[in-house]
Amino acid sequence: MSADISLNSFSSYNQTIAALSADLKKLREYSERLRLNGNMDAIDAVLKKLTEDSFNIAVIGEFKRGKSTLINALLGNDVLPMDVLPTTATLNRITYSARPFVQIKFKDGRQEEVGIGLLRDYVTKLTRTAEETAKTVEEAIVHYPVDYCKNNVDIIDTPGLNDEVAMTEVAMSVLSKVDAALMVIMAQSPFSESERAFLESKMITNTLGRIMFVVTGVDLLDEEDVDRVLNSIEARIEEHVMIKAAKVYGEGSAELDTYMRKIGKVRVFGLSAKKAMKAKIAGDREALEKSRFPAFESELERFLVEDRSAVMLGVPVSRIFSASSEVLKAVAIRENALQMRAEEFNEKYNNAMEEIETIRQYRQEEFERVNISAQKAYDGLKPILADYWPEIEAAVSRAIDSYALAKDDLSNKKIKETQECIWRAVKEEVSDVAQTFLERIQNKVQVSLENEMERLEDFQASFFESTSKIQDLFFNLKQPAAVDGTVLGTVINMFSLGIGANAFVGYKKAGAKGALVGGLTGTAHTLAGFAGVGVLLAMFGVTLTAPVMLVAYAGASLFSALRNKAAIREVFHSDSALKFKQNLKDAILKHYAQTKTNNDIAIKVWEHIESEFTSLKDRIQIETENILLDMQNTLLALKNDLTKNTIVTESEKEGLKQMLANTQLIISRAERVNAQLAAMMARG
Ligand SMILES: Nc1nc2c(ncn2[C@@H]2O[C@H](COP(=O)(O)OP(=O)(O)OP(=O)(O)O)[C@@H](O)[C@H]2O)c(=O)[nH]1
Ligand SMILES: [Mg+2]
Repeated sequence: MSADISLNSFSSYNQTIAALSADLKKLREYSERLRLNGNMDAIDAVLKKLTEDSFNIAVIGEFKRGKSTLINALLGNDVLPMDVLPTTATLNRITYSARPFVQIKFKDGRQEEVGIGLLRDYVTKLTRTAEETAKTVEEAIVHYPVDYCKNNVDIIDTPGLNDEVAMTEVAMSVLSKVDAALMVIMAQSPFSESERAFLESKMITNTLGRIMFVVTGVDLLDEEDVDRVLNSIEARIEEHVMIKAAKVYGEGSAELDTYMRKIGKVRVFGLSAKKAMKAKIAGDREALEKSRFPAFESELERFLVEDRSAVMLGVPVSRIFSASSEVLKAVAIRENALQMRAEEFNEKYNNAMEEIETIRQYRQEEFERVNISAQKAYDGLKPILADYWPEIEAAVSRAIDSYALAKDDLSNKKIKETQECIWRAVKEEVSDVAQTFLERIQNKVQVSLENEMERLEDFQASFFESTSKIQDLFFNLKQPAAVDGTVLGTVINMFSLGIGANAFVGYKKAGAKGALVGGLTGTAHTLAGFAGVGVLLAMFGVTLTAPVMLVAYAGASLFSALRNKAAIREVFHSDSALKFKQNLKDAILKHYAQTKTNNDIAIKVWEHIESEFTSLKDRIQIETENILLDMQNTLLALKNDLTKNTIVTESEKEGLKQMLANTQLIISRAERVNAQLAAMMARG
């Protein structure tokens, strides 16, 4: 690994990942030799994550906005079907493979492999038969030899949507699974009603940081208009985002300030995908530059790599610190303890076992405090929760009252249609209110969780203090003479001579601080601000419910009850508009009253809080238990060796020395990556 990797391209990112993986494998080997099973498990979990690592970018937007063309331009080839007619009908994932082929996954679980040339017949609406086939397709995976996908980048094409509810659902479900999304808007016709609604009320504030806006088709504008149009689109997007954020965080609130700072500037790029694709195919550099595509492309890469690095590299780095620290501790204990007399060792052994039990006891008490924090987080939300149903009811009334009835809307012929329209308006208003409301709650839960992590830093510190106290029983830096000539002596000498001072710092840091939830402290906190605590914890194996869950639940619970339209049938024959509206309102509200008793939102919120806090506890339990059990095992093995009067052989000594030296190198490499991450985030 080169000393100065700048994390700005896919390849440097991949090199870094490869180097960290190799180091983790080395630490795993040492852990195995030292019988540190917990350490091995923890390393395995991270290695598994690293091999599964890939970038996923989804392209979303209304139909006929040039989504497929944009992807083809990225790929530099016309892989995906594009057309002036509505085209894409399925989710298409583009992934790297030297041999081009398409893997069709059907909804009924069947799979089929077809040639690229037949893609049209499975994923488009271009013919009747194709459309029928596409309906049975769950996802098409397009394997293609394109450079862009070589670095574990998958690009997902989505069907164009003009139905607003459906667009929201796809966008939300796709957004929760991808690393970034490109929302495509056409320069000629920006801001349809559904695009506006998406920005202003549907988009989840939490995921905005991962959306880039692409205004495509700038070639259709007059040259001199391009910048003016782009500026105005950018301003509109910012305005809509601001309106949405203010709704969730509260006008003028400190939270709103923090949010806007975190999101930074909205990323908007104007370009011509069509021209870019053609230029790439023709190999015409000048035309490509003119299409404005290269600027977008490099910004996309930088954005993906930085975002991903913040999350993906922080995990192995902090695992390297903590795993190395365990290795060093085990070596040090082993080396020193084997010099002791059996009685001395046994006395210390007993003390150590007692101390380990005390730590477990303390951890249990800490978990009680976590439970209290969860309860407090919930109690804090009670006053807000009390407003939920009144707000929903107000939304129902507002939607109905403001609905303008035309003259013959109440005629026998039209009344059914009128009801449908009003019902749609109610749904719209109610889902807006519910979403905003639950996002607000979701954010508050997140803040409580972050505060809890901060609070747990004390526990973390005392945990590592206690474990190093145990280690100190067997490892005394103040008596270098006694250990001279041993592996430990070598370490001490290196430290005192200033050789490997860097490694020592790493060791101290890793040893004293360690990292419970993959590094609750320090970096984790900076990272949380950068990547969002949810994403971050998920990467560390803390399974948080995705931010959209609660929001999606609101919709489901609110509308399921009203799928049955029997309730509003009774208002069919009303004579006056006023009476009609009142009847409709009563009927719908009656249904919401029913929903309210069946689906208590407060219970849902409590379950949500409880599962988030539980997953935090679970993580800490696993991490601390790994360390404690490893320590017990190390000491037990030593006890046996001492009883059997085993002595350290020269070759074992040599092996341990080698292990120490390599571990120190590993630590200093991890430190360099860590420093880069920190620098990158300071810029971010
Ligand atoms: N002039 C111009 N036309 C474009 C550009 N991008 C896309 N188009 C055209 O817009 C039409 C629709 O493009 P597609 O890429 O199929 O759009 P889509 O969003 O994937 O459409 P659906 O899959 O049906 O939702 C095609 O005729 C494209 O040639 C562009 O940058 N400039
Ligand atoms: Mg398409």
